[in-house]
Amino acid sequence: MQFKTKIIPLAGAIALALAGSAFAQEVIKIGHVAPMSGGQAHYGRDNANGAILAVEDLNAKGITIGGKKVKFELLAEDDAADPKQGTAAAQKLVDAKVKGVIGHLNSGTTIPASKIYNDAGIPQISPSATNPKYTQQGFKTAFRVVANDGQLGGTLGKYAVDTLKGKSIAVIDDRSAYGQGVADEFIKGAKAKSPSVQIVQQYTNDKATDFNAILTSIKGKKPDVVFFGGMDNVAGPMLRQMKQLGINAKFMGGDGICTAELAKLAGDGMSDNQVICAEAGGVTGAKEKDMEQFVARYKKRFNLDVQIYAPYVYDAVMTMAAAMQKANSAEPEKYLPELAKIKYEGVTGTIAFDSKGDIKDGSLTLHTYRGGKKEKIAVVK
Ligand code: ABU
Repeated sequence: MQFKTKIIPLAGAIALALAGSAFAQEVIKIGHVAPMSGGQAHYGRDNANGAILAVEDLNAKGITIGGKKVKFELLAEDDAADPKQGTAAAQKLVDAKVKGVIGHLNSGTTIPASKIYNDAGIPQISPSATNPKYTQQGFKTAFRVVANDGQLGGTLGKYAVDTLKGKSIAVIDDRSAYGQGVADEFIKGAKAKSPSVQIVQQYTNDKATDFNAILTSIKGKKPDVVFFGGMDNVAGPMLRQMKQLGINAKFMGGDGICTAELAKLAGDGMSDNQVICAEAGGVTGAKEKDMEQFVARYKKRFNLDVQIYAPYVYDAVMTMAAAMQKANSAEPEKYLPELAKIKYEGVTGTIAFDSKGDIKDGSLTLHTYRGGKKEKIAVVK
């Protein structure tokens, strides 16, 4: 028997769960949280679609746990990338008795929400939050399937001085937990490789659209590289305004800017090979085919291109379900030990966690953009 996945409001989900019991089938509710509104809604849609695809696949397989056929159901919440809305969404999911949570998307929402899930004993896998603090709090319930800002920022910092030969670098961040963290790590990486590198810093916010003042100040320093710690909805207009001001520097950023959407948001403000960004994961060899198949299947199902995190969300749901199957239980206290020691072969690579909940052997993929399309440069460890 096949079941269609739908994103449904909590009250509806509870009603449906009760209806499900009439068919002697256990409903396993999985929470998903991401910004579904505001300037980062396209990331949220991408993440939610990854979760929908995973739940559809699980339900199509017809999984049995604890001797009962189960149906996975997704409870999707919108946190608008806002820390307060993030904790409210987390409490709502705990009250709805979800068995696990995939999310949140942003570090700034994932970190405060993680305390709520930990207090409730509910496993949480973030598919995209990269600030190291998330897994440094000692919470046994916190996991992530991507590399962290230490790896991202450090690698990009070295790349800026080693490969791009940057000598004068401007660093802008949006003051979010992610933007600030990845920018700090970038500076550390660049200075470790070249202590004489000149760095100037400027700040913005995650909703800003006018960068005239900070870019004019930066222009006076004649930077050869501009690094931005933040997301594509800010990076796109920033690139346009850099072009208007005649700043011909390379533009770098972490996974937050490394989306398909960035090319559209930047328009002709982005030239070929100008942008270098790093995705917080990556596959090589035979695994590349699995990823290509996932991207094609996603396109067919949603008529959209993968932005960035959808495959990681897909794997996060599958990893959680695999731990439940190993434990033969969807009860958090029973499957959590299995999740902590899992080894799951996903489309994004092998998923296994270290003692803090970070992915083991995480890789990065450096990308650039040519002809308005994101292109892979290299996968690095
Ligand atoms: N990792 C980039 C975007 C999500 C975040 O960490 O805030």
